[in-house]
Formats: sequence, structure tokens, C-alpha cells
Amino acid sequence: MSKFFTKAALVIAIMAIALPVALFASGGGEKAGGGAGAKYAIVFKNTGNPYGDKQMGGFKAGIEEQGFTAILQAPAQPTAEAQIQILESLISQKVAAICIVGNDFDALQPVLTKAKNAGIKVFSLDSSVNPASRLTHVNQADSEKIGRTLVEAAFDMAKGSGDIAILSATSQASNQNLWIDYMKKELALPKYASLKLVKIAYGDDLRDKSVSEAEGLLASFPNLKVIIAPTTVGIAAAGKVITDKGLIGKVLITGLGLPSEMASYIESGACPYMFLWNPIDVGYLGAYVGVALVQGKITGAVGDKFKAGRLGDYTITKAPDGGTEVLLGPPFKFDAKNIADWKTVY
Ligand code: RAM
Repeated sequence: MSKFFTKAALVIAIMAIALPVALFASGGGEKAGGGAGAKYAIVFKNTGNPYGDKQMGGFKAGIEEQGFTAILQAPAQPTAEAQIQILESLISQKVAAICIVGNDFDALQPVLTKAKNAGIKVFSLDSSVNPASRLTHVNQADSEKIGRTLVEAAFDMAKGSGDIAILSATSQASNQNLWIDYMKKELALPKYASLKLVKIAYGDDLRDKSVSEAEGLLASFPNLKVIIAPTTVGIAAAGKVITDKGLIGKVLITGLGLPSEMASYIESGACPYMFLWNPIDVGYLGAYVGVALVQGKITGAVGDKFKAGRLGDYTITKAPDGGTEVLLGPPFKFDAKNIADWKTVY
């Protein structure tokens, strides 16, 4: 987001433009349908992210095997403004459901409210939007566990003391921000008194920016021991920088990475271990949540149950933000012992 606008100003500006349109649409607009030709859309954060491609691929497979049409979209830049344009167009196309991977927790609320008023079932996946903007959220794994586990990994790799840094996605990404909040809570425990978080850098899930932010961390903090990157783009960028600079073993990396992109860094020792879930399954689960919402099998309320194709049975639970969510399952740890088995899977 532009440095010249505060988040509050952005929300007000968007509401000023979108609210009258939303009221007009709800006053007589045709409702989106869920019949045989129904279209289900997923909007990822930005293009050029292999993780996002796999997640959208899983969504497409899940929608098509239920007999519907999937629309996969992502803006070039990971901003709320760019997603708003795509969302406006999906509302005009009268899609049955929108699965949003939010670039901002609050800023999409006016346009998502407009979608809801047009009869579209709106839910988030991977990176949540606020509870008022969604019926439920498809969460890849327990957010608290992800944050706390990554700090435990950094503690282990730093042998209990020294400087650590976080290389995140955008400063507005709600999934990364929630994980970072839990990292800070974990770091506040007495056990971590000798571990110092020196900086949180933002590579915006753009490869070049993530590389330059990783280089910046190494230049500014020569005693850095561990970089935690809770983003697949960031951790791969950190792996490349550590390798190119000959720092394998001196600065260790951990976080959330795609096995296909991280295998060489795990095999070289640059990344002793990292975590992730199956992004294809996250998207596939989202496809089943979307169809269940449109067909009225669930409303997104706590206790709602549904079957997600080959993944089996799921129940909607309460989310930490006060809304509801569906949890895919526990994250998986990748290390030198198992990476060869996974690098061709995702
Ligand atoms: C990046 C994206 C995505 C996140 C993964 C771990 O690819 O930010 O939203 O879930 O990392």
C-alpha cells in the first residue's frame, strides 16, 4: 500500500466510492445463482507465486469434480486496491461464491459487503478478511501453533541466544500478521530472554523485493543467527541469498516453504528444517466450503458439518478473531530426512 495513505484513510476512501454502489446493487440487483452453470471464484494475493498457483489449482479441481466452473484470479501486485478491481468484476459476472485470499483484513469490507448484498457467498482462505466480511475462513493450520512453532525452531537453531529476524510478506497480510503476533507472544516467555528479534522485514511476496530485504537484514545485522520467513516466497529468497553469499551454517533459515522450492536449501543445510501444509488441499477444501455454502448445506456457523470430497468430514469452529473457520489440519515438518519424498509433490 502507498506510504502516503494511512489505512484509515484508505478504508474511508473505498467506502465513499463503494457504499453508494453497494446500496444501489442491493436495491434491485439480480441474485447470484447456484445452478448447474454456477461459477466459483478464488482471488489470490498476487500472481507469480507458485504457492498461490497450487492453492488455486486445488480449488479448481474441487470445483470441477463437483460439476461447476472455477474462475482463478490474482492481481499483479499484492494490494487491497488491486483485489477490489477484480472483486468488482466478479460481482458483475454474478458468480455464486467468492473465495478471497485477503491482501488486507479490513479494507475489502465494502466490496465484499456489496458482493454479499448481490447474493454471492463470500468466504476467505489462507489470509483471512475480518469476520464481518466473510461467512467463514478456510485456515491451513492452527495459527497459534504455527507462530509458536517457528519461534521454537529459531531458538533451537540459534542454540538459545542471539539475534533473529523475520522476513514476512506484505505488512498488511493477515495470515502472516497473525502468525507474527503469536511469534511475539512466544518470544515474550522467559525461555527466550536471550533471543533478540532485531527486525521484521517485508518482501511483499515479490521475489526480487524479498531477496533485497534478505540482503538488507544481513548487511544491517552482521551477527544475525536465524531468519524466520513465514512465507514461501520469503523463505526461498532467504535461501538463495544465504547460499549466494556463502553463509550456509552461519545464518540459518526456517519458516514456511514449498518443498519443491526449498529442497536444495534443506539438503545443503541452509535451512535445517521448515514447515508447511499441502497448498493443493487448502484450495480443494475451499472448493467444498464454497459449494456447501451456495447449496445451503452450511451457513458458516460454529458446528456446521460437511464432507470435503477425498479429504473427508469437517466441522466449522470458532476462530481466534471472533469469526468462524475450518482447519485443514496440522502443519508438516520437512527436513533432510524426508525432503526427497516431498519435493516432487508440491
Ligand atoms: C506465501 C503466501 C501465502 C502463505 C504461504 C505460507 O506463499 O503469503 O499466503 O500461506 O506463503
